[in-house]
Amino acid sequence: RHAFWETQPVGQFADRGKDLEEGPIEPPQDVAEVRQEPYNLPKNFEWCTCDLNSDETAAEIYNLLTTNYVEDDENMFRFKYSKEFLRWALQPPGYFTSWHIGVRGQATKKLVGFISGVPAHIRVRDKVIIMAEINFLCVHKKLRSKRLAPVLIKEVTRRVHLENIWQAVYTAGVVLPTPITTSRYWHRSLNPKKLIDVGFSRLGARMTMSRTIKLYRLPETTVTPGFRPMERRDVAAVRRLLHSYLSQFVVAPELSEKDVEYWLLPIEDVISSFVVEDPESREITDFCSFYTLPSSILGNKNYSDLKAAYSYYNVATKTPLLQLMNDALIVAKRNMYDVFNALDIMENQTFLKELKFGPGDGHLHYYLYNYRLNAAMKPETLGLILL
Ligand code: YNC
Ligand code: MG
Repeated sequence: RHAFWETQPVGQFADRGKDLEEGPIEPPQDVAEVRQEPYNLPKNFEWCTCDLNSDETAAEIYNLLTTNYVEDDENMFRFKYSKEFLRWALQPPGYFTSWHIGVRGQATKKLVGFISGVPAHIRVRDKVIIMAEINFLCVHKKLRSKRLAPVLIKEVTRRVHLENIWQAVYTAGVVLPTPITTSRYWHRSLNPKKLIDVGFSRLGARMTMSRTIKLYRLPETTVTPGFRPMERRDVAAVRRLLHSYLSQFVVAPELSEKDVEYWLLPIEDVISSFVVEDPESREITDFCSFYTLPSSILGNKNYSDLKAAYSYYNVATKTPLLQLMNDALIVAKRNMYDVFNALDIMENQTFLKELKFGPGDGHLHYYLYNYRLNAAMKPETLGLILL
């Protein structure tokens, strides 16, 4: 059934229910023994390493993804990661340019395929493992179903191995052998009229447009005293909050101060982060964040883009999580986002319904490469967001 995935060191469907030991499926090799040559591509294609510092290359990746990356099941929307977002996602501390891999037409040099990885410290139960986070796998629409994807995956694996890294984590909308957990996106309308006009959502039964608008109305200003954008001086406090919060989850990132600075300091239209600074003690007691990922609206006369916020990491110690997330909704609304999305992982299930999120269709499956877990996790035991 899975000609490629059955050959890979991943949890196999056939092994489900067997009580196999948790941990690496294959032992690490000697780096000197890793294949030195790139895998063979079909005739007329060639590998390239993509330098995102080049505006031209960043634009090529942006264009490939904007026209060929992930769509919803009904092909109404397609992710439209911005160039600045791609740089943020792909150049964290310690990144490897060699893991930003393109496929070009030999004659035209046109970029027709891409896959990427970035290094990350991921904790699985009590073990911290350096992994590759694999993302942005994309093959041009005209080259689909030609088994190019397995070649891209094998090539990124080879280049990860060359850095002496032997595990990876990735998410996909499709079911592969074998998810460690399956989560669902929930959506909170901020601009219900537009969402209904473009077919993102539908008017509920016995609902009028004006009642719907009223239902999703939000205050102009945040309610929590001391709620403000995160600044560089907050990095140490945010790292402490995150570290202690994420320790409760089975799988979560281990973030250094450098990582927190990189992944959480605000970048306009990329990542938005807020802290609550206690007005009396000046202590940072809570933290919330979301990233900006618009989608192209395919074939609508009136609108071309959907502006979406995606819940990232949130930690509430003093402010109730529900109130903190409501403040996040308020700032997203004020900044003209159309919708606020969140997965049902971490503690998100405690606020989704109450804050008027509705379940989406389609699932997001989480996977580990070369690491076995002996049972699937519940989404609320997962503490990791991939972009
Ligand atoms: C997918 N999303 O099952 P079998 S997510 C992994 N992730 O293999 P072909 C996928 N595998 O079943 P196409 C996959 N989608 O025969 C398909 N596959 O064993 C498997 N879409 O290859 C599939 N981006 O080239 C099958 O298929 C084989 O031409 C078929 O290409 C697939 O980034 C794709 O959704 C996804 O651009 C490139 O459809 C194409 O259809 C496309 O004939 C739109 O491939 C965009 C899209 C995927 C987003 C993502 C995470 C990717 C993870 C890859 C796995 C990483 C493993 C770890 C590596 C490092 C290891 C270390 C250490
Ligand atoms: Mg193909």
